[in-house]
Amino acid sequence: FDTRMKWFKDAKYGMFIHFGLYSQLGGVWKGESIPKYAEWLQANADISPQEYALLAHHFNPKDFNAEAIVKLAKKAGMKYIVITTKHHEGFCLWDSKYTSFDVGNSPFKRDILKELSDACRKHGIKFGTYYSLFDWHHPSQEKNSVNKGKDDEWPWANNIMKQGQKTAYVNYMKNQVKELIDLYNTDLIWFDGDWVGWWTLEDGLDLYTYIRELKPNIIINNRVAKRKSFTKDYGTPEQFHFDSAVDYEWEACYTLNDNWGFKKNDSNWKSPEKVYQMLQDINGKGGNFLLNIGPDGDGKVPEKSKEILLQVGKMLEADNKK
Ligand code: JFZ
Repeated sequence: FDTRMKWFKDAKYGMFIHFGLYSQLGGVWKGESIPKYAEWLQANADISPQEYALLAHHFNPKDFNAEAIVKLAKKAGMKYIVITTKHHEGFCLWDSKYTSFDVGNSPFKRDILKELSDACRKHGIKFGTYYSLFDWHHPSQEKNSVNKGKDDEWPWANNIMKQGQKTAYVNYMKNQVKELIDLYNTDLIWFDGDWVGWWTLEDGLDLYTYIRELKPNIIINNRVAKRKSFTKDYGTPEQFHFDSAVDYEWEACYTLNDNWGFKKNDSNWKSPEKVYQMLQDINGKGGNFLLNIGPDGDGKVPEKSKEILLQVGKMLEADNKK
């Protein structure tokens, strides 16, 4: 048994946070409600990287309260937090040396990741960082216009790596991940986007090895590589179809409504009973449950999300007293 994985195995329940430029939009673009995932709005409204980048000038989540979020997670019974430090849009939630498309160049000058990682440590919560492998803003990539797929998302979901640009982009990712380790000592990296055609199993293994050398006890999800053929450190099934326990670590991720990023008109909230039952089910099969909240453009956590999490927390507390 790998002692490196112990805290993760014991954790069982964590908080996912989707937060980025899309949080300001809440699923609405130029007065129009855009269907599907709010954090995919750039793709679904087909917005050019240049136009989308203007949103950075309005990024000012003044109500973002790291201490309150960590306390909420703790009261909810959660043991770790994973926040989107760079989602597909490419905007970085920290002041990165390697891009100007980041919080350091927004009106909001605060170091959100420092605030959150400090609050996590203060309250004994592990701190994790989500990082998208593909990037709609980075000049090395572009949407796949040739590839007209089944829907509008497809050209963006399976974007193109421009000829001769891959090495530079991989170095960009390595530099940024090193920043996340050096500046915030991240405990876990949650990669996403392994499905793009230009990302190979070898690329994933190389990135994995690089990170483990930087920080040997870090935990990395299997979406760092082609997830179906990559078995370290833990699996991330979108829907958990396991009928019984499997012999590797895994984590199911779900969101409280139907979106990861904040969406104004999404009120399809799961009930506390439903969430509690999902947690029992997943944990019973040996998995962790990573449950998402999407703060709004001001950085506020939707009231309904808080309410559900706290209710579930009470149910868990009652169990502990039995
Ligand atoms: C990805 C992201 O595209 C999405 O915005 C969100 O961050 C989520 C947590 O991860 O979405 C996925 C990834 C994989 C599957 C479905 C949605 N899948 O394997 O079915």
